[in-house]
Amino acid sequence: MSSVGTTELRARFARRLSELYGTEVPAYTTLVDECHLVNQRVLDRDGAAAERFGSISRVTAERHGAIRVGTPAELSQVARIFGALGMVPAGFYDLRDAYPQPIPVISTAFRPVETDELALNPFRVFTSMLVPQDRRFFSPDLEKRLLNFLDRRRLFPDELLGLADRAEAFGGLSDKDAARFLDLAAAAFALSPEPVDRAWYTELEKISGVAADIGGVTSTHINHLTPRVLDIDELYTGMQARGIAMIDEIQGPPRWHGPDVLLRQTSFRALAEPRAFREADGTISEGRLRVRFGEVEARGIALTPAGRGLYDDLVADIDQQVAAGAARQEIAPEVWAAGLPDSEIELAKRGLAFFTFSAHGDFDRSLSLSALLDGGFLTAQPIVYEDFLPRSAAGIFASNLTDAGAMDASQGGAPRDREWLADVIGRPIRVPEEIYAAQQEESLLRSGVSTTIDGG
Ligand code: OOG
Ligand code: NI
Repeated sequence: MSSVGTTELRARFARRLSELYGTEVPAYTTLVDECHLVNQRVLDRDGAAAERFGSISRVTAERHGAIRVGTPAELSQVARIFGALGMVPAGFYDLRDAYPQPIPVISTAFRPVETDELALNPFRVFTSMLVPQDRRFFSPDLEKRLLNFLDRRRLFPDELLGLADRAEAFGGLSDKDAARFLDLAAAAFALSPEPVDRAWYTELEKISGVAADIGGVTSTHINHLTPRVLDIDELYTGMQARGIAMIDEIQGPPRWHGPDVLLRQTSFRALAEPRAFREADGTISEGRLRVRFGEVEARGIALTPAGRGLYDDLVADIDQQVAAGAARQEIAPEVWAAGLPDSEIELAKRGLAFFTFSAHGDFDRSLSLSALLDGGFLTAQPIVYEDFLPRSAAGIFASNLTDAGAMDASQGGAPRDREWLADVIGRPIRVPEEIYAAQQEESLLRSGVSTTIDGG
């Protein structure tokens, strides 16, 4: 008998992590406070329009976190724990060829996929896995020692995994088991007091700070927890006014007068935290590691593959102009205004973004989508982008590293893709665009409209 269902378990876990992270990283609390202030101001300013991409209660509770693991076996265990919370892997991101700085990981995100589950609690966790087999970063000798180290550690106790399996199989847990599950899960993602082997950590850090953070310690930890804000430009200025130095830019689309698309994110480096180190002679000394940070995000409309293609072209165009000496902040809004329709309805007509459509009154069901929208027979509600952007993700990783590390681009990488990852963790990995397309399709069916949309 389960008295705490999957959705409630997820909501409790998100709150629990938020409390934990607030006590461990005080600047996170400042960030959440500032988000609340900005969100309230936007609500007062924009009224109903402020809730176009989600109710204020959803946005206020919304968080994403990030963790990093070392092996497919560890990632499968993570999948069991998040499976207990109704979160499935969606999206595949290869950050090893990310511009401008490659990171030796591949990633997915665990999240709910059903619309009603997202509305109730959209908690998600960006999850990265090291690729020790990639010769551009790791020699055969280092790969072997890394795999040895990773094989010996246990990130999650059996009791936690057993409870996770029970929760997933039965759609929840009893009160007592739920409490135990949440204690064990939160502890597994907290920063461990276990001493860090100095020589090993330093050896990995020379190659990549991310490799050291993953393979240089015996545990994993949540490295940031990200609240959602309705006006990220205002938030950025607000945080600086509170004396918190943000990274140079907001990642993703620029600020412009048109609809919010995809995802805009920005971050700040957390303070170095005291950690115990084991020295070569076996003594323990106190040192500092800077492994956790703060991030905030604003979400907009999900783009169709055609819209995403256009988005990628605009980004490449901006990069080229910046390389030729233009200032990004000036050029980006111009490129955007010239390249992207500046209204939702135009995005819908051109099949560039995903919407749910609803029908009104009696109309000729064979009319084109444009005619139906213009005639007011169909209204379009944007589908919010629930996923991540690889380039922003790599930027977030990179902005929190002390140096670029060492990479030998002449060596071969190890091929990895979504199918490979799904195979080694033994679970399907959803394709975000297919989830959005199915939602859109279903809304058209419900409206009794026979039109098909380009771009999907
Ligand atoms: C993950 C960074 C990516 C995002 O929001 O794009 C990310 C990490 O640093 O482990 O969280
Ligand atoms: Ni993040």
